[in-house]
Amino acid sequence: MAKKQRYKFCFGPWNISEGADPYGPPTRPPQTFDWKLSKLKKLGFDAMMFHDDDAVPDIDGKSEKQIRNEAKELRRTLDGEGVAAEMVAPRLWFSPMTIDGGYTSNDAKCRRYAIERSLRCIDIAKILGTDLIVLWLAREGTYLRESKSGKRSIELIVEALDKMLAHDKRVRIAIEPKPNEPMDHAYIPTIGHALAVAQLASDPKRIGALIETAHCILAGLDPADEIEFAMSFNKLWSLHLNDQNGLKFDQDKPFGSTNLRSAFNQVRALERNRYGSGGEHVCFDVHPFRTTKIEHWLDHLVNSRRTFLRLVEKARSFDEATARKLSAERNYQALDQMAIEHLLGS
Ligand code: XUL
Ligand code: MN
Repeated sequence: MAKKQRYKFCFGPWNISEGADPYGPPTRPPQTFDWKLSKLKKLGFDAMMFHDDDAVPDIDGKSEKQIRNEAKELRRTLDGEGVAAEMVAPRLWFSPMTIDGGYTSNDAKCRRYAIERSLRCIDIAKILGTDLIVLWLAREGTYLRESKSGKRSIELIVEALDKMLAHDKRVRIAIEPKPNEPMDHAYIPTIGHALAVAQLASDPKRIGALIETAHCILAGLDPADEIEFAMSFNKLWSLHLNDQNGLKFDQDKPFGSTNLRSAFNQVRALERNRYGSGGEHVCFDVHPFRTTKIEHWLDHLVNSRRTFLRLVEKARSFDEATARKLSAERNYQALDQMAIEHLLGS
């Protein structure tokens, strides 16, 4: 029998969030980074994911040397806790320089800023001991169709990717597609777009993808199919599991919270394609509900991990032989009920 995968788990400091939304202030006081880090292992997690300014706060006001020194200090802290850095992502959506986008801004000065910041992000990742950069291209898109050229924007994204690939010969870039929010329409809305853009870059082998459940649902797609699509190309280098109730704002609910059967199918897709066998992590990009009290602040992470592991058991005990037989007989009614009964348990 094939060796069973032992999954490695991960979250980011932003996943222990304070509850602010566009309509109201935080509902919990901020916690320190050290507190978040100290909880990670105890909760059964192995690694932390970072935005560049999670790793080096106020990065824009710091010199390259300062950035490197602070990254080295963080590396010592992480080593001390036995926690790995899974990835680093440039936050290209917060600064006044990224109001109109990062790489696709209509202002050349702003585009240069976005690229420079991405290169610093690569430097940080190297110091933290990871070769993985995640690009959520938050503002690379349009609010109105007339403001940018789609073709030019793709050229600009490819130029930026090439500069990043040239900056460090070992770096790998995982594009995290999302179809909308904050933009009306994003230029890289799906995994298919991400992998197509990779083909235009100077070294397509070093560009892959990160799939987030909620982002697939927002694109009207099935997350399990997106997972299998990326894995068909060996391009699923990271994963943000969470949940999403329909076409609304990005909800980042606990994994399995809305659609347990879809969560099961995502886990089954990961299991049968041996996700993690190349060292990839299962990350939960989940947020506490705004109503969450301080004493329950970490439960969304604990629960997402627990649900994932319980669904791994469900995937491993699913009667695949009968499923194949029912499929061959085209008895999908029975297959449907079999999946439901399996999830309901005895
Ligand atoms: C945004 C999102 C980000 C990325 C990291 O929707 O998912 O948190 O995962 O930049
Ligand atoms: Mn995400």
